[in-house]
Amino acid sequence: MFVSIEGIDGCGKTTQIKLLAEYLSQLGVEFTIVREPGGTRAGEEIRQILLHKDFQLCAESELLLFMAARAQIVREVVRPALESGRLVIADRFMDSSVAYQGVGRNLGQKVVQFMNSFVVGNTVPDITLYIDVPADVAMSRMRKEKKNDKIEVESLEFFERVRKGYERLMVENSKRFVLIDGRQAEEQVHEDIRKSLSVLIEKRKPNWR
Ligand code: Z5A
Repeated sequence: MFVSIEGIDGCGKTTQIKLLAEYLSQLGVEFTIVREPGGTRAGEEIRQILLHKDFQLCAESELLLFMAARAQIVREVVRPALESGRLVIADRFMDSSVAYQGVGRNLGQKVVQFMNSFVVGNTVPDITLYIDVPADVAMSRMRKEKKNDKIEVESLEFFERVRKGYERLMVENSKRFVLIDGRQAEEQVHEDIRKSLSVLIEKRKPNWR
């Protein structure tokens, strides 16, 4: 089973993945967590270029680098883990590129989706948990943490555009997307995530080694 977790910066993905990992460990489920961009040797180098080095990348280069990192992690980590029966949890995946580069950077949804299909093939999440928070809430959380990654210094309007991109994806992929209200307390968000995954987890439990 392949689960991706999506949302704007500061929506609480990292916090929730930690809680989910603890829960899955208690259940004895074998899982692999991947983070985009990164998660492979090449991917971690690409992450440095994208988030920490001042290369003044144009939007097109940024998109191509996210895609390159994704192509690596799909082949080096995600597919082998899924083939061995593990649950894979992705902290961001293909929908991030549509929302951030396609909509946020105005490169266009179609071109990004075309590239995604070339890069991931059939390796598409079974379920995408979209943690939704308004951009101002997310930004005030980030400010508290004093995070200053390149993309995180973007404006409130940029993140609202990205959020609109996710909303559009949710409508277009209503079977795959599950909306989680990220404004709630951490424990309640975790509870909602557990509920959303419970049926899938129960169904596949006997297959997990
Ligand atoms: N990006 C892209 O543009 N295109 C792509 O294709 C891909 C990515 C794959 C990755 O950065 C960047 O790459 C990202 C999108 C872009 N933008 N930037 N920069 P990253 O991996 O460094 O960061 P992130 O994925 O955006 O996540 P984050 O910054 O670590 O935030 P988060 O994981 O969503 O949130 P968190 O760390 O769990 O929580 C943030 C704070 O809020 C923290 O202090 C928590 O304690 C607090 N928090 C969490 N939950 C709650 C609740 N429920 N209530 C109150 N406070 C909370």
